[in-house]
Amino acid sequence: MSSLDLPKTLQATRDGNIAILRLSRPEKRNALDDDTVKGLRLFFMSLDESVRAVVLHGEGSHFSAGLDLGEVAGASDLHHSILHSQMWHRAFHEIQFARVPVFSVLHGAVVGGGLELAASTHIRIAESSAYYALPEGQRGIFLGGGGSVRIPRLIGVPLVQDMMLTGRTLSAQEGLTYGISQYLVAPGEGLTKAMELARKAAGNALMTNFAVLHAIPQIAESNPAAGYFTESLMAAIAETTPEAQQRLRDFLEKRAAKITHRD
Ligand code: 1HE
Repeated sequence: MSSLDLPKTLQATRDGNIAILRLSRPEKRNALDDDTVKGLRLFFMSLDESVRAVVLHGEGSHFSAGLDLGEVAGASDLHHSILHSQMWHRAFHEIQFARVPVFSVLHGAVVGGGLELAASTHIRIAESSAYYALPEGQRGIFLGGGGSVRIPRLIGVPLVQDMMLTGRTLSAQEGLTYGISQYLVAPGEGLTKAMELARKAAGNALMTNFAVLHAIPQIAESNPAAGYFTESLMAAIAETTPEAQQRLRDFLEKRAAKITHRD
């Protein structure tokens, strides 16, 4: 990972089989300039085989202020602007379709392109300081990082329209209720929680995690008949792997942990 030529706005470290990436431009509230977006793509394209999960978080008091508005101030070339948005798409595509699950820690402002970035990760852990906004309307621009595809799938078209038309912001608690984050934790606890969850996911069978990341979203968007068929293929692929067979034997021969619940 360290050999990657990342911009200084991205800091990559490792903890065992978890790769940790920090947005590191706190003086600009982790606003995403072109070098950072390209760096995100490079990082997720180049994940080492030994990495089993990624944790993404932000330095300073905000996760991300979204698009660095300086990158589009003065835009007048239509073709260039389309390509600029597509550059974001490619980067966030690498995250959504990463080989391993991506956990994001959200705190402070998670706005515009910052929310688009968060929406491309799989598990979002919000600290109670997090708030969400889509201020594109106020700036005279539009979503450009895949947010119009991903964010309505999390919270629905009406709420996205409300946020964009009226400037409505959502609190961390509302984000949890409406489906932006799966977890809500106290200030400063997000990274620890994300690491704990990432370690759990990293301990799953590789093929199951692959299916969770790649088959479930496909199936959810398919017609049910195609979905059932794809599911049957994926189930057969997963259960016939040597890793699955070993894990099944471990359970049947009382070597595996039981499933318990604790509030
Ligand atoms: C920036 C940006 C930015 C901060 N681009 N420079 N995003 C927005 O519309 C959000 C705009 N930002 C804010 O509303 C606020 O900065 C925050 C609420 C996030 C943080 O407030 P605060 O008081 O902690 O910081 P600040 O003093 O406003 O900002 C610190 C510096 O960061 C300051 O620069 P400085 O040179 O005066 O120190 C700000 O100008 C700079 N800064 N945010 C550029 N976004 C793919 S399409 C996606 C479309 C969008 O993302 S639209 C949403 C854009």
